[in-house]
Amino acid sequence: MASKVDPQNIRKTFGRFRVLIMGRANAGKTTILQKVCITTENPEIYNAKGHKVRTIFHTTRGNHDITNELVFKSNPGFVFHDSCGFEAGSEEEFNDMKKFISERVNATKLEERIHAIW
Ligand SMILES: Nc1nc2c(ncn2[C@@H]2O[C@H](COP(=O)(O)OP(=O)(O)OP(=O)(O)O)[C@@H](O)[C@H]2O)c(=O)[nH]1
Ligand SMILES: [Mg+2]
Repeated sequence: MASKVDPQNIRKTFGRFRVLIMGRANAGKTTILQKVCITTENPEIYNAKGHKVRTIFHTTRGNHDITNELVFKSNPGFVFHDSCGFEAGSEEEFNDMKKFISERVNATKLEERIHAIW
């Protein structure tokens, strides 16, 4: 980005703030996102085309398509992406992650771009 964005105006500039969270399975990723959003609800999940996928439950594993968007109803200003559990040792998942990051850090559409990786 060429010019600095005033933090006060960041929402107007970006619309939604997009965060990729990465960590081992069961590390507490979902929990920490709930804390950030000050909620106990489960996020709604949308696929890359914007279609609602399904609601995950706290104990449900496997929602690890990195392109899925996780949004808490009470906090629509954040969009989260959840990485896979890399300890599964899947080279495919690791490559999906690298592909996703390289596409999204350079996305020309600002609203598709990843703003932070955690
Ligand atoms: N003691 C303790 N338990 C935690 C903490 N954060 C999360 N947990 C618990 O750890 C378990 C896993 O938390 P999740 O938030 O579902 O972890 P996750 O990384 O989203 O897991 P996956 O989506 O399955 O990869 C849950 O039973 C949480 O209640 C923490 O800071 N301390
Ligand atoms: Mg989770």
